[in-house]
Amino acid sequence: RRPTLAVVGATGAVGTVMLRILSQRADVWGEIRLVASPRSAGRKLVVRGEEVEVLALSEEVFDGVDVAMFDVPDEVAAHWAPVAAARGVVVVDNSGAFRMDPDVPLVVPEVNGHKVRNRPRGIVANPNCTTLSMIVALGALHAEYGLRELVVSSYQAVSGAGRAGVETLRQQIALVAGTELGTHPGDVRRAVGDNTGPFPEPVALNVVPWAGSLREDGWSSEEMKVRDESRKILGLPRLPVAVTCVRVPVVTTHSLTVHARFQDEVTVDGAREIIATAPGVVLFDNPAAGEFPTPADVVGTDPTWVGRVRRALDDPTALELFVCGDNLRKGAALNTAQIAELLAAELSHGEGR
Ligand code: 11C
Repeated sequence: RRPTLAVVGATGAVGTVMLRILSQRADVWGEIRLVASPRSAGRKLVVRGEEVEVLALSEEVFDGVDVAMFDVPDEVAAHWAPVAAARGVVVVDNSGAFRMDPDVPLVVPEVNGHKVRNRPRGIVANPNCTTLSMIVALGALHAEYGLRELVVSSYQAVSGAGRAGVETLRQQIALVAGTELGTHPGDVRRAVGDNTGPFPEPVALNVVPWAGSLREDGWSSEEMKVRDESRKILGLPRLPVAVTCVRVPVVTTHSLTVHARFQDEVTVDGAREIIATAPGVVLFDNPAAGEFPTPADVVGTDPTWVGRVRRALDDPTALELFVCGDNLRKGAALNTAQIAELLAAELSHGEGR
């Protein structure tokens, strides 16, 4: 019997991409059940070329389900993932609710896929999209060179903040398009007015050094996630990690500059070879020809794209990289789907839950 899958949060920004991914990848699923808030129940969505009616989230909706993917806000996941797990469902959760729980593995199949089997709570967590946008490439470099420190800046797309983020950028662009705005202090802010959506400042014609909510000592929740999650995924609990998260006027695809210091000396040729041969990673690095990854080209693709590979000028053990990854695909839905496929293979081989 092929396992039954539930997609919880099927109508959201990540859920929508998930349905596309489920229609594109090798089909390992029997029934696929689509679940959302009661507000969206009754809508019909297409998955695997068939219309499927959206069901309202309830305890009973999990009856007969083997694996459930959750793409819902933290508080919804915190309540409902344990409800599903208590009914024997293995949950793959894409919220921040369980990622740092020591009894919940935080899995990136290319880096630590074996961890999926050790899930005492019946929950497997999917990392934050910013962490995911760099970690496959870093995992490959760590395996060869031994990572010792990370210094990272992000350039995050507005779809990281869901549909509301995308709508906000589109509305703001309409307000500033064809104007002379962006030439005087505050002119963009006045044009945009209160229409800043989930962002603290206008994001059109702007760059906003903030993502998530305020944590201790001025750090943002997003910056803490990148640090904590990278440490957990790589199995380096004391790795020094410095992060600054920045929102940019890009619809989809997060980018990062990465300064990575390793135990051993590195060479650019060696690093390029590792990046070029790592599964799930593409080396796109020929500045002489104007070739480096940008969100405009990377959006809609699966791999992590790496360019601008350089050895640090003042440290032969460190590399400088520019990395791009589609935050809704590998950054969210694709990684969740890959985890769920590992579970499907395990369940199909009758190895229990
Ligand atoms: C953003 N990375 O770009 C965030 C959104 O913990 O999964 C995802 C938050 C999370 O705003």
